[in-house]
Amino acid sequence: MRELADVLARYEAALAADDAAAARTLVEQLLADGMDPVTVLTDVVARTQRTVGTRWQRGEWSVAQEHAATAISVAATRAVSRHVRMTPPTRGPVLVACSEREWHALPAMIIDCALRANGWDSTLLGAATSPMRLNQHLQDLGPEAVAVSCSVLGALPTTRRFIEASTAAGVPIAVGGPAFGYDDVRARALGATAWAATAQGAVDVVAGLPAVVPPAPPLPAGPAGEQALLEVDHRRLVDAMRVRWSVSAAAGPVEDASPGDLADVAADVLHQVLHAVAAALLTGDSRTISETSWWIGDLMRTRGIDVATVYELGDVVTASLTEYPLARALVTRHFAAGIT
Ligand code: B12
Repeated sequence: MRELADVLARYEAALAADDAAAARTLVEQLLADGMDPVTVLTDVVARTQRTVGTRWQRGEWSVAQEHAATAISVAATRAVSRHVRMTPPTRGPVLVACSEREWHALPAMIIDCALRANGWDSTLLGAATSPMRLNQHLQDLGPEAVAVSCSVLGALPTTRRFIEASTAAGVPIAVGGPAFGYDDVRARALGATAWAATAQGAVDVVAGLPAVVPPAPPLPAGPAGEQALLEVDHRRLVDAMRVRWSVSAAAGPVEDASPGDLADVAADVLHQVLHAVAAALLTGDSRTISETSWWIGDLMRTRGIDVATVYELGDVVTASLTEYPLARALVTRHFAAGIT
């Protein structure tokens, strides 16, 4: 079997050259050589995708390059999926999905493959699945477990709706993905049955889930109520902050921007910062705010913009949240801490 460093270099070269056939052939060769499918997914495909994300974040790769690379990784993951589906399942049915507002489909595809490779009869519902569709599958399929992947903080509220739907039917639910951070704090706060950091972790926790679970307990009323109001007011708050923050104000209207332009990036920042506040209210984990201010700092610094604009953004957010005392206090306490 080839050394991993060599494999990674060849896979990255295929992505950089937009050569889907080379990436797929390499993955098929690794599987034919006997490499574990979960290792191919985590150590080659997922690992390279995160590098792609860092290049986009730092403005080194355009949005078009990122999209092309992702399309190749999706094709490579499909090749792994075809390979693992050649062996009949030996365990019960499971559902894998992303909740509404979550468009990062690839991590869920990877989890689906990893579970299928370990014998589960996995069904992938894909990105941005509505709770109604999940409910329908819960009833039609009677799964032993649900696995939900969540990459963006803005999809944590809809993931909570998945947790409510699944546990109301008695079905255990495992969650994971970057929006859950580095431990199980957010997962537990939202009422999930289990959390894991990796695809191999997903395989391990799904195997250990209880057969039946009670409905997830209600969330603390005060913060959850404020989060619900923030959601309704999201668009107005973003519009107000866009005028007040010097970076978005100078970048011009987002409607005229192309993907990756500063106006586009600044608009993303404003959405993400409010999502981070909403996620902190919902989960009680204020790290969502400091992690997001770190991310914004990196976006600004690598685009040559003074980091002082990130501190300024903290003030703009605080000033915009006058009607939201809990959210405002969280920003005052935790936003600046993430800026480096
Ligand atoms: C490709 C990509 C996209 C594509 C997705 C296409 C697709 N078909 O999937 C598109 C273009 C749609 C997209 C959109 C956006 N994206 Co994007 N995207 C990425 C990118 C580059 C790769 C994602 C990926 O495939 N990662 C590889 C996966 C496999 O790794 P992983 O997520 O860590 O998954 C592992 C574990 O977390 C775990 N796991 C995952 N799910 C589960 C589930 C369970 C149950 C368990 C147990 C474990 C588990 O196992 C996996 C394998 O080991 C990331 C960069 C990154 N760092 O990941 C950004 C990234 C996630 N995106 C980001 C952003 C900002 C966005 C947008 C807001 C930007 C925009 N305006 O377009 C939108 C938001 C869309 C939405 N609402 O969902 C940011 C998020 C930053 C933040 N602070 O939250 C990132 C981190 C990029 C960055 N560095 O800034 N994106």
